[in-house]
Amino acid sequence: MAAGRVRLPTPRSGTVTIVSAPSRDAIISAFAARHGEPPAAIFRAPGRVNLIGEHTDYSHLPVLPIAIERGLTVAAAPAPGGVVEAASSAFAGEPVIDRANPAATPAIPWSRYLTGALRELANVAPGRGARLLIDGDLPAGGGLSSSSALTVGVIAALAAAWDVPLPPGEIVRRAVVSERHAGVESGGMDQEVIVFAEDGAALRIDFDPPGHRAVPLPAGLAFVAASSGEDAPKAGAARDAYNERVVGARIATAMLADEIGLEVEHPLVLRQVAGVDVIDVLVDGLPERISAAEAAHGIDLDVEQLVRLTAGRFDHQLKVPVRRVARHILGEAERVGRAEAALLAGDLPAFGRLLNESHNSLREDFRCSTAALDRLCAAMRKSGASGARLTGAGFGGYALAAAPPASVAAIIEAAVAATGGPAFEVHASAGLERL
Ligand code: NG1
Repeated sequence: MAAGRVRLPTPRSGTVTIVSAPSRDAIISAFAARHGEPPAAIFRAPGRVNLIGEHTDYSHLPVLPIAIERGLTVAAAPAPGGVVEAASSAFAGEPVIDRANPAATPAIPWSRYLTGALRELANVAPGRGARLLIDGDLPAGGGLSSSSALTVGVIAALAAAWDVPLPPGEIVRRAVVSERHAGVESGGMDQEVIVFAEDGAALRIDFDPPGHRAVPLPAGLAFVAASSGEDAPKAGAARDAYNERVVGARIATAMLADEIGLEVEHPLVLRQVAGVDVIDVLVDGLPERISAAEAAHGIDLDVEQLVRLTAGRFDHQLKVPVRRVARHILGEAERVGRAEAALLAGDLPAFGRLLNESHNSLREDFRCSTAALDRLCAAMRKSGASGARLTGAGFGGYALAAAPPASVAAIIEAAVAATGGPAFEVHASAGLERL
């Protein structure tokens, strides 16, 4: 398995193969059989599908995801000593992490997420240990947010097991930073929707000022999630490609602000220049690629503002994409507003067109699609989807189709024929729950 993603069993053929969600009783018995006592806390953290607003969150521009019925269940009990032991019926390896010095085990890729979570829980019941058991029905491989479901579920369950339950906003805040320790300088979309989603609604999330609101979904709109058959693990190439674009967006912000004569504050996010008049024209004047070192030198800026990452620093000298990244992000942010309005008006064709435009922009400008994702989206559109796009970070992983319910079976069949699947219907579901 490629590093960085929680590997859960994934049906690779057939049509709608929904693995049933692990019940509370099942995880209690599994925990008791393993540890001789029941867990003190059990949380269910859902996966998510982003409807639109891709690669906008780290520019503090809006997103519109849903939580889905598939997710991870995390059971925890306190234990003596300062060690956290984790096991899962669904993925390999049993990490044992010392809270005083949390270090990941390279041979157990998902231990990176536990380590990140424990670093962010350092001030919660320090010195106490725990046992964790994790189960679930959420396919990994990129796009459905298995890593964020894991970090959110672990943080919520450990804090509760240690009798220091955290408020929802605090779980989100700590989970966002936990995941950045694992290497990707991501925004906060996944953790926010995993915690705050509501049944039957999408969640419009804003980052500046921070806030979210439920957007009820109209009747007659169904969603299919379909795998491209390519994993997009957040390690190695996909992590580097993601971080390159984060740095590209920061460079674009700094150069645009310099051009306009606008004072920008740390962190450098495109949100700060998004509303400026004729921004599109200014974006067209940005360099195609430039290194952080060159850009910082040209505008007399401390290069650290461009390259600092939670997990370290980014190569100052590497040329990163700037113009196309900015064009995608600013255009995508506008599509989020239009998609929300289309949902509220029940205008499925307009919503579908926006999904298609989003995919085209991700393919042409942001360049995070793949041939398999393009083929998959085309197949789903041809078989009745009103719109289809890659969902999540891209570079492989999953795509989403929006469609009238009567077309769902044909879309699933076409998706499986295009890539081998899996493909399944997903429903907008509630966020984090204590079971
Ligand atoms: P995925 O790769 O689907 O988990 C990532 C980021 C999001 C967001 C999207 C792109 C993580 C945990 N999440 O999602 O914050 O930036 O890419 O829109 O890396």
